[in-house]
Amino acid sequence: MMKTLTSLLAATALTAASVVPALADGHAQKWDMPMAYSATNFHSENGVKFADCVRTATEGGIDITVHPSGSLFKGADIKRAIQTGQVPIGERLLSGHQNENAIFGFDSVPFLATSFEASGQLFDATKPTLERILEDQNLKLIYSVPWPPQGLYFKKEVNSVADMEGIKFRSYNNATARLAELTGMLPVTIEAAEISQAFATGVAESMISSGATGYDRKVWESLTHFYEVDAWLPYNHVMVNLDTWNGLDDASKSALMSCGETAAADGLEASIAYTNFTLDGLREGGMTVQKAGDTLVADLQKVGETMTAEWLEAAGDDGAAIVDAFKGN
Ligand code: PCA
Repeated sequence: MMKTLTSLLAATALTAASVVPALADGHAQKWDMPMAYSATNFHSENGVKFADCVRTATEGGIDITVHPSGSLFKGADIKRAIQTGQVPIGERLLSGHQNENAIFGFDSVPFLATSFEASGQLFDATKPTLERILEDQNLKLIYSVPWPPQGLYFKKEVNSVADMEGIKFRSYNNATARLAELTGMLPVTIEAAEISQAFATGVAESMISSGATGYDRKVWESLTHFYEVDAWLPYNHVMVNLDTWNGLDDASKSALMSCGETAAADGLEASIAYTNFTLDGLREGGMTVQKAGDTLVADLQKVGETMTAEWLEAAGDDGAAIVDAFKGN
């Protein structure tokens, strides 16, 4: 009771002290922020912390409410919702939109960047180009956070690509669907929020993802094996509608950007920490978690070469410049 009263008083004091209008028109704004992954996932928890940071930094001028688990918009619809102003802000895995621009798939080229460090360098090399493409689509990039390295989930032992023939494979972006095709599997696109059910009903029986997503969705209830492949580390990006952004005063813009900087750093740290924590969680759930065997790795590397060539072809001069800048590191 005492604690509630104290925080109530503190909250009132904070509101009363808010004399600086956070926005050009002087009105506080309530922003809904759709996110696609479960509330307990580190991206979602980080999004809530980001919202708190922005609320404090704008003295309540921008009040963001996070909607996790695809509850407001499904992952696939979030980018369009922000672009068209249905929501002012949201988080999306941009590699799901590679058909709009190959650059969006910079983070899903197999074996190009396979560690947190390398993927950070690849992101830095891509960021200016990415920001330009997003601005052309009426989007302002606020912060980006990588998922842990991607590995393969199955419900049987798999030692080679030949063992993958005919398996129903859950995909989450263009690269994962292409990987399925090139390995003789059958791709089916399923949102992370829906995978527990997809595996339970047999709609899918395999996927490539992080230990984090398998852990979040308790996939040990249906699957048995996780092979560490470290194929790539895809990014989630928090973006604001550019018209909304342009209507903000400078103080609000810098509050969003500095909270974004904090969120990028905190999110990266959480992703790193979540990697082993969730692999242990899969083991505790009863799954066999191990590095992919030599034959499987060699087979996947061949698939990776094909996909890298395809991506470079699609991404043209921008893609080549990004890879050169990244490799120059
Ligand atoms: N989890 C997300 C994207 C990458 C990841 O690790 C998913 O499986 O949908």
